[in-house]
Amino acid sequence: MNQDELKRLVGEAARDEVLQLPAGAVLGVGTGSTVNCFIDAIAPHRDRFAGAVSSSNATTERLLKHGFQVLDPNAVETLPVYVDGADEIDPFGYMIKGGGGALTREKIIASMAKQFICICDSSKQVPILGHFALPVEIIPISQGVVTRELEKLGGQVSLRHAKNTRADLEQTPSEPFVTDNGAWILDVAGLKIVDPIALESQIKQIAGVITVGLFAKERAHILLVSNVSGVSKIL
Ligand code: ABF
Repeated sequence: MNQDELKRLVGEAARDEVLQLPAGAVLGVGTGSTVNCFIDAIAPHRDRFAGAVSSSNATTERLLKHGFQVLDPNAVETLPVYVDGADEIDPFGYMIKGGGGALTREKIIASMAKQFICICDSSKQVPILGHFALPVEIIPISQGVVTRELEKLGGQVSLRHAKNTRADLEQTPSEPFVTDNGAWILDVAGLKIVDPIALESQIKQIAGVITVGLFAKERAHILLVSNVSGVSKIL
């Protein structure tokens, strides 16, 4: 079973989870290729839901293509569930997210939801976060000062370029990658994140930082993880 099949499998498992919600629910929907499998899987059932709140322009486009109502987050107070992927997830449900560049809106929509369902294949499960470079979304003029502060924490910092998204890390960099919010992303390699809650708070306080891709406060409550034997639900 290849990785695409594992993503399809876990997207279908997340579909089965959200179909247990009462009819008329509004879904919080994340970003990335695994979430795309989830969107495709729930598409035939879109009339069961009052709509979706999206975490990125890419997800909005896919939802609209499937005929979903995409609602303004300001028109929704709470969400029963937020479904999203991760770049890494540890045994406590703490995650590194943002490889796809949507970390800010993902964290906002996740904060609105009663339950965060993380969907991934088993390659994302790690004992300790940090092998995947930690994304930090910043105001562009703060690149220098935030880089120096992150280096003090022991990280090797690089500015993400338009081609340096998850899918094309090897390609030659071009212009800085610009997020849906018109901001830049620093990727911080070499961190061994033994206390995600403390580090999330510490990095968030650096002037110029918009969002850090550590999801500790907004951790996953349910993990659906696929491997060659099927999908496990880890509470
Ligand atoms: C998204 O899920 C991002 O935060 C993270 O980078 C991505 C994982 O992407 P994929 O499912 O394509 O591996 O929420």
